[in-house]
Amino acid sequence: MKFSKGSRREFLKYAAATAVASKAGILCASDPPTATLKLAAGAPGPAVPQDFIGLSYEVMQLEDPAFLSPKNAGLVQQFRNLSPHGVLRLGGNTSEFSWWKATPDAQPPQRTGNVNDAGEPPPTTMYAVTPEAIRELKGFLDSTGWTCIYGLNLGYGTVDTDVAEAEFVYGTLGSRLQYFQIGNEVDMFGRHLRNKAAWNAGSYLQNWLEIARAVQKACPAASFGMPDVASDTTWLTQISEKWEAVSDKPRVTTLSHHYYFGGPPANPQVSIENLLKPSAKVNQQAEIARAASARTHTHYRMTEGNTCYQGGKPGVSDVFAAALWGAEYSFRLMQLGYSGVNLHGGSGHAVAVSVGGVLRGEQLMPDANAPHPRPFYTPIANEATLAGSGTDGKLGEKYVLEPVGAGLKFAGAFAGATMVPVELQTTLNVSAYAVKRKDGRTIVAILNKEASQSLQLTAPRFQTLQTLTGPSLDARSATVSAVVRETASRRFADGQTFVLPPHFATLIVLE
Ligand code: BDP
Repeated sequence: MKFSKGSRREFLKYAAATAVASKAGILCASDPPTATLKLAAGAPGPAVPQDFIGLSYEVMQLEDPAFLSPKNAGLVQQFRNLSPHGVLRLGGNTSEFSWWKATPDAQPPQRTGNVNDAGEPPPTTMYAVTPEAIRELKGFLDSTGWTCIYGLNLGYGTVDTDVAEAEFVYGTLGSRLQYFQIGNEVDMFGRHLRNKAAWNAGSYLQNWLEIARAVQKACPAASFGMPDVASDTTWLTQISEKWEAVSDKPRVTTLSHHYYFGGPPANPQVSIENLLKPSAKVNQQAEIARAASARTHTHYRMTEGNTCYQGGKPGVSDVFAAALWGAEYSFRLMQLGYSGVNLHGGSGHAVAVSVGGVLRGEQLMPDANAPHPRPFYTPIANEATLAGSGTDGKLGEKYVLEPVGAGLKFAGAFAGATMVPVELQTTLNVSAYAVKRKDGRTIVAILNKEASQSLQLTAPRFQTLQTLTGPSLDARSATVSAVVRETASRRFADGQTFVLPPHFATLIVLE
């Protein structure tokens, strides 16, 4: 086997490490397994939209108009760093508990209801969204170059309240508004917001249409996404089957659903090892969404998801494994034809309220005041919460890209290109995805999700563009290297065989 200079150094490092490991009885083979990476024959796959990458935040973030604001320079910077044209989806459980405060003297609505312990906000939760917050949001989107999916209230929303809010949002955000959604995780409404016996995909559709038609009338060029289910994707099928018979159809461009790998945080199945295994559920959801979208002539998007629901799990959601998961999951969705991905995050306060008031992952920490991101799964965290001040009532000015965000950023390199088939056969937990860019060049992402196993890979001649690295799967850090500029003078690696280190991802451009 031949190794290029850099990879030989890697290999020697590897050999030394395995020698130590074998003495300790961990490994018996001294050579890493081998595999070959090839571009495969076959038709190209889906085109990846330019704005594929996205984040999902609670609507409750609008409670503080200074948060999603151009003045919040640290957050603006991290959004831009994550993606030059991403999509911010505003939704989450808190979207059913907002009220539109059109004027400073408007009074909040009265609400009653039983407090439930199902992990949702109690009915007494209420917060105002004001015109000022929407104007700040517009400035934020302009400064970041992002667009927005705006979540209107279905839980307590009425035609009057939603139309009033939608008109202002539509008029203010202009082309920064990608579409409206009305209601978050409507397949769960039977547990807390609607009469369980009478709530199903059919009654939801009637409820939704009543509001959406009125919003469409008030905002003629607006688009919509729906049904934004938590997990029951058969709702997409049911709605798509009913869709043709619907009269006076609002302009629906996207069918959406959510995906959390697992939960709650105390569930022992939510582990690094399981997180990084290939997931059959991802394929099943895609199959259903694709068929429903074909029937309704819409796109399909994963509008809210992450590693572990109820705010994430320490040691799983906030470590380098989550970076590899975030990248892998995004590449998977690209390959499966999704129009985009929105990983959930934001401030600890809003996410805690969304799940009933506390981040349950904190109960798993020996010391809940020890530094940690709040919520654990957030792609972008605030410095004050990371410094261990416990609550984020007072946010700092600086924001940090967390591991799962680094994975998302890494996958963003595929935006605007077209998926092409690639082949890499190995028994190790290594995967590869490829795209053809508009300039004709092919880029391949290779992800080694093994904790300690390297792979000796033979590939067509390439240059390395970028890497995603972290000290170990359970380390609290991830680094996306700066993109290496391709130049004609830079030589393609002449050794075609190299060692792919463990827990490591790389992006290469083929000659
Ligand atoms: C989803 C909700 C969101 C929560 C998230 C979670 O839409 O508001 O923050 O779960 O449980 O179901 O972390």
